Amino acid sequence: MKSPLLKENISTSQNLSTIDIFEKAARKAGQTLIDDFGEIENSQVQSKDVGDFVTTSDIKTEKILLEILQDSYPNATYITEESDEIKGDKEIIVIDPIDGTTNFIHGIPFVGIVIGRVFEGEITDGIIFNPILNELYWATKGGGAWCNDKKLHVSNRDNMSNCIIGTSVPHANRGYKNYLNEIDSVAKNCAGLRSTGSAAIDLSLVASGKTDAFWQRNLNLWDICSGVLIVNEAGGKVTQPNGKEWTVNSSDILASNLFVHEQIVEKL
Ligand code: 2AM
Ligand code: CA
Repeated sequence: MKSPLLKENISTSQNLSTIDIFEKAARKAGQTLIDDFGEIENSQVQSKDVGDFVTTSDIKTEKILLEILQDSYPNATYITEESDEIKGDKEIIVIDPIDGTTNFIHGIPFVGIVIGRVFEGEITDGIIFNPILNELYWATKGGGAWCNDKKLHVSNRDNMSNCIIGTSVPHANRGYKNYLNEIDSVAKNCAGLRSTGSAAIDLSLVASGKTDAFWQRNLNLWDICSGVLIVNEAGGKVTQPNGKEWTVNSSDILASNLFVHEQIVEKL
């Protein structure tokens, strides 16, 4: 089970750690996603608009998360994908009810409920919970990164040419100047590109040492806040793609195993 270390991070009178509370909320909301995912897999919604069905799923999930989290953090500020900001105190809870929405619509199980805590610009706690695969990625600042009860470490590959690198090919109106050049430049110098369709899951793969790096532009804080902490706590490095410091206001990201970071910055 989870590290007993976490029990030192007491945040409520019920002696639950922040991660315990995030996990409780994500598991409850995750049940709704499991049910809805099953329905999509069984094609029972194919005759309706699946997009609308999933939007309802997103909103339902966020409502459950907010109910549980606001019970423990009634005064916090909430930044979420589906609602307007709920203004509160300096403690910020960031929520993405389904990262990988398009995967969800297509019955691809690469999805994550993302919940992070930010205090004075620093991400202190974060989880990415994939209810379909029952994988809970989590980290607390200074406490390491974990998947369920397994400690995570980034890979130790130090030559970009041996690396598998995650990214997302921008679609529809998400393209930006130079994106094809970027992809070309990295692809020519690595062992392969991968794209899961969820920035949160892409970051969990870097933290697990399965891929060696990930970059993407034009993301929101709720897509990546937990993943940034989890990669850092697994021994990795996170900056903007140009190598400059990543802050909670950055929408572009490069996360890596540390060893190949500069090699990739040179190609972006
Ligand atoms: P989402 O699934 O919550 O929409 C896919 O490339 C990644 O980019 C996902 O993490 C996706 O989050 C995120 N993303 C952020 N903004 C997006 C947008 N406008 N369109 C598609 N994906 C977006
Ligand atoms: Ca998202």
